[in-house]
Amino acid sequence: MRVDIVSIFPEYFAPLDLSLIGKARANGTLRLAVHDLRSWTHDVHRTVDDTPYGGGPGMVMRPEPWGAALDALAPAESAAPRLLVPSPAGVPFTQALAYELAAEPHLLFACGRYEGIDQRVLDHAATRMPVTEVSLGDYVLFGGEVAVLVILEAVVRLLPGVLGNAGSLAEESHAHGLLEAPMYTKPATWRGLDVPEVLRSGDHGRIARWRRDAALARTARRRPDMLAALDPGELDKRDVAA
Ligand code: 6GU
Repeated sequence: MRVDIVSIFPEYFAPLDLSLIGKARANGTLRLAVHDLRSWTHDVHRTVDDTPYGGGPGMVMRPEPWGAALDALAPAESAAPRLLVPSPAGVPFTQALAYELAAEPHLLFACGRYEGIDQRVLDHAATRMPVTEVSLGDYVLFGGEVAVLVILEAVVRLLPGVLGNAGSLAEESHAHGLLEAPMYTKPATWRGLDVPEVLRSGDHGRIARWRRDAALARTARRRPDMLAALDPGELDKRDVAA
């Protein structure tokens, strides 16, 4: 997968050299480049923002540098990338969207700061490529940089060969519309707290049942919205009434 990121703070992306994302870059699974939006400015102050039309607080990112950046990174003559614009006004980022993005050959992230990017940049881009404004949740960040780190982490771990044990993908929270059951490792007793006996029983049927019940109970308590949205086909008759 190819990924381009445009930001006025390229230094934010230093962690992408680390850990499993760094490894995916080193072995060619991920071809990632970070670009400084200011390299597409032409004035001495390298201006990227201005006051909003219609008034109001804050600043809006001017369209010219963004237009030049997108022209350079998504030229009309090559296959169009999917443009992702982090914004608290976007569609929710979910595991389902992470799977969708993991199947794309080329993602282009446009990180806005301040009150966002002039809307015409996105409207113009949409005539050439798919554009998705995406939000991490119902709160406001300074800008899109941290959101891109989050989105990339969720997407890159889904790329073939990145996770050593692909079974982790099948088991994890959100894989079946439920939160994951709690996990334990050695020692069996720690500070007077025992690992649940069933997990040490070796009885795989009982263990699977215990984990399923624990996942249902945890989801009911913490995420009743997820339980309500569960496809009834995902429930079986041995699931305890939550
Ligand atoms: Cl993706 N960007 C910004 N700036 N704020 C957010 C967000 C994204 N998601 C939640 N809040």
